[in-house]
Order: sequence, then structure tokens, then C-alpha cells
Amino acid sequence: MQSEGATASASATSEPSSSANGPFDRSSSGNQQTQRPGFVIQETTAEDEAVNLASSTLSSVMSARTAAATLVPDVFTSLPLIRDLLNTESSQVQDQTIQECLPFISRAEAKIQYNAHGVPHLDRKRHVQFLHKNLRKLPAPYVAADASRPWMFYWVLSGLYAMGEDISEYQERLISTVRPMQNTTGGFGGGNGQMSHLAPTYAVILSLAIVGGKDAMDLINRRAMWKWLGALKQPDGGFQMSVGGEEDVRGAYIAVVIMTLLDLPLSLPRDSPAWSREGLTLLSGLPEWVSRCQTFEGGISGSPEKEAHGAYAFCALACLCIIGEPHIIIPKYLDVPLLISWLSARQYAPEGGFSGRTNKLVDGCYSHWVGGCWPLIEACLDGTNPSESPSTPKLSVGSLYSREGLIRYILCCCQDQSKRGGLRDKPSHASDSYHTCYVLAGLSSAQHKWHYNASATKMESSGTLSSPYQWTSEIWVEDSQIYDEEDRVRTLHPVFVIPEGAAEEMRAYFSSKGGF
Ligand code: FPP
Ligand code: K
Ligand code: ZN
Repeated sequence: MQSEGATASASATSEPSSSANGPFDRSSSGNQQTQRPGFVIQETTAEDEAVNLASSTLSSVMSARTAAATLVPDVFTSLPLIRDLLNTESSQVQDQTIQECLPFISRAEAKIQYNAHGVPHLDRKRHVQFLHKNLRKLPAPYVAADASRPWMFYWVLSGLYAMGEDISEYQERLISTVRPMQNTTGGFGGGNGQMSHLAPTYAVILSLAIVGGKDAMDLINRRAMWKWLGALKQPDGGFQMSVGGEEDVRGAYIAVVIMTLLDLPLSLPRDSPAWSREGLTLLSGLPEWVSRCQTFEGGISGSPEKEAHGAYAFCALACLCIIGEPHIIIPKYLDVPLLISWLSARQYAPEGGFSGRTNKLVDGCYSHWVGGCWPLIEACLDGTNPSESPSTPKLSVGSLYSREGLIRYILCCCQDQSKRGGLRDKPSHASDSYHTCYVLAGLSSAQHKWHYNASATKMESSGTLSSPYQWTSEIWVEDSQIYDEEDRVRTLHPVFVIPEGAAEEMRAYFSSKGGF
């Protein structure tokens, strides 16, 4: 078994660590821990640890000391209290990652201007510029990303929207770029002349929903899309990503995103490999197939019997939240306590960010892939709003993760501080539009609380797959907010990850059209 400090060790041994309240409990003191075989309890104080780790220069020692003493809670400035003694390649890169992040979180990074809570501003201006640049002429190495052109649009548009920008200037360009990528046999390829694949098709449809408008909607061939989804549907309930390609939980999520946004019929085309006399539909066996992807660890793998990964956890939960209501469908198909335990183990201290899987490293993009699971899980536990008294404050589980930890990781470690701008995986990595998009999506969900309102007016036109249109949000306010109000970003829909209202508009447009 590999070692990664308290958080990962706890999940690796499938037994809660001896830290009673987890790594984010500010009240616990390291000296109260009981020793377990194979682990050491750090005897040094949190402040000592911060100093040891940030001791490259005297000034950084001084600022780390101040930070640890007054501004930044110890949990974000010191090594995990429980250390697994087993030394492996994984434990070494984990230790290096802590070393890499600590100066950024503990106010020791000279380049950065921190507020009184030890948190820097969101550098909107540079991140906005960075995103715009990603839709201009790119340097030669980007030819390798040719099949990701629809993704570049999606990442840039959703990132710009989150930061409050007007994205209407891209509407025409998006339409003329993606039109030739559509195949007459249904769906979109990643570039001109490429075969249809669910991943770029998802990016195209979300991007079209973001820019909106009749021209954007009308370019989609819905009948061909429905036929193609039929060709991807498998007898075991899941979806292949492309005809003859891999079947995974991304496919399960993307297929239902397409069905609901385009308001497609759920009947199975006659030539689908899943067609049978029993009148099966595009949804038959799908939640059951997703259920088979939950692993012994509690997380979700790409397909049954594989390793659990955060990106797939989001796909599985969001897929279920399109098929049904969170509080009903999630517990029906997933072991919720086990999933919560695995999701909780994804957040590390002192870094504050999420990892994608057991014994791996924090990465800014998991701010969304893992962070975006929390609103869905919280809605599942919160249940429904009683329709009789919408004014009654609803009882809520509150937050199941450290929003503060995630926000610190994002604002301290994920921002490129140079002129380049953009957001990134971790300080040693360059910013890119993918990380910029998903780090901002994670920041947004940490700054807001989502409510699922089963009592809200249902979409009139069609009852099928109408569950995802009942979400509302409010800002999340802490007693002592660590970031400045100007650093709050806009909300993105918790299931579709596009501006609030955009999914509703696309769905309404196609519902009003009725059949093909
Ligand atoms: C491992 O990468 C990553 C995966 C196994 C899954 C990646 C999938 C997504 C990010 C998104 C899928 C969703 C949709 C809707 C297309 P790694 O080994 O480089 O990273 P790690 O060390 O953090 O696991
Ligand atoms: K990664
Ligand atoms: Zn990443």
C-alpha cells in the first residue's frame, strides 16, 4: 500500500484515520492522536512544519511564521499529522507536491499579494486575456489538439462566462467552425472529416447552448443525432463513445445530456445493437450500468471493474441527475455513504485541493470533477423542498467538504501569476484552457449553494428527462469569508456546466419544435 499522509492513508486502509474529525478539523490538536503501527505522529508544531518546509530564504521563513501564526489555519500550513512510513514513488511525489504548494498557501510566495486571510485576488483581467488568446491563432504544437477544437470553444466560453464576460462575439465563429464537423450519420467529429465521437459532440452542443440563438440550434441535425445515439447504445445498457469505440461512463452522461437538451425521443431506433422486441429505450439498463461502475473503494470507474476516478464520479452523478431526481435516483443506484467516504478522501491537507484518485496528486481540474460532485450529493441528502411552504428555510446538510480549503488551493496555487495568466493543475504546471475552465467551475460551486426544487414548475412540453431543470442557486456566505467579494464568479449549472438558463433555453427551443 502506498503512502500519502493522513487523507490518502485513511482511504487506503479503508478505515478512518485516528484523527477523529478528519484533516480539516481545526479544533483537533496533533498531540491527542493515538499511535498506530506503521504510522508516525508528527511531534513538531504546525508552525515548525510550515517553517521547515518554506525555509528556502529567511524572508519566506518569516512570512510563513506570520502566516501560520495569525492568518492561515494550521491545517493548510503544516504536514499531515499522521504519516505512513512506507516510502514509495507515490509517497515521494506526494511529499514533493506538498513542498511545491506550501509556499503558495502559507503566504511565503513573494510574487503574490495576499489579503488579510492569506488569499490572493482572482486575476480576472489576465485570465480573460488568456482565454481569448486560446481562440486566436495558436502556435504549431497545437496541431496535436486539432480534434479538441470544439472543446477549446467550450472551455473558453464557459470560463469567460464564469468571469462575467460577454461571449456573444463568438456566436458566428462557433457556428461556422462546428457546422462542417457534423456528420450526416449523426453527431460531430473533433475536426473536419473526423468520425463522430461523443466527447466533441458534447463540447459542440454545450458551446451552442452557451452562445444560444436560432442559428446555433438549427444547425444540429436532431434526427441523425437520435439515430447515431441508437448505434452507440449497447445491449448491456451503456453507450460507446463512437461506433465500435470504448464504452464508458462519459458516454452514459453525454448521451443523456444530448437526449435532454435536444428533447429527443427515447425510443430505440430499429437498427440499434440494443434493439429488442421488448420495447427497450435509449435509457433501458443505463442507471443499472452506471451502478456497476461503483468500485470497492466507493468511487466510480470509467467502466465496470476499473479504477475509481473523480472525472467518472461527476459523469455518473450528473447522468443519474438527468434521468431522475437526486434524492431518489442517487441512493437507488449508488452506495451513497461509501461514495461520500471516497469523495472526502479526495481532498488533501495541507494543499486543500482535490486529487482524482487514491494515492495520486491534487490537480486544479478536480475542483470541478470532484468538487462538482458535492452539489449533487448535497442535493441528494437535502431531499426536496416542501411545496406548501417555499418560504420556510430548508434544512440542509450544509457543506460536506472544506470550501475554504478548495478556494485556498484555487486562488493560491492554480493562478498563473505571470503575464500569461490562466489557471493550472498545480504550480509546476503551465496554465491551459481546460484547467482554466474547470478550476473556475470548481471555484463557482465552492462559492454557491445549489438547491434542487422538486416542487418547481415542471417544463410544460415534455415530462421525459425534465429533472435537471429544477436547480436554483444562492451565494454561499461564510462567517469569515477568506476571499474578497469581487472574486466571486458566476454560477454554472451543476449538471450541464454551462450558464444558468442556457440549458433551459435550448431544451425549450427543441421542445417547442416537437418531433424532427
Ligand atoms: C487520469 O489522468 C484521468 C482519467 C482516467 C479520466 C479523465 C477524464 C476526464 C478528465 C473527463 C471525462 C468527462 C467528460 C464529460 C468528457 P491522469 O492519470 O493523467 O491523472 P491523475 O493522476 O490525476 O489520475
Ligand atoms: K492529473
Ligand atoms: Zn488536471
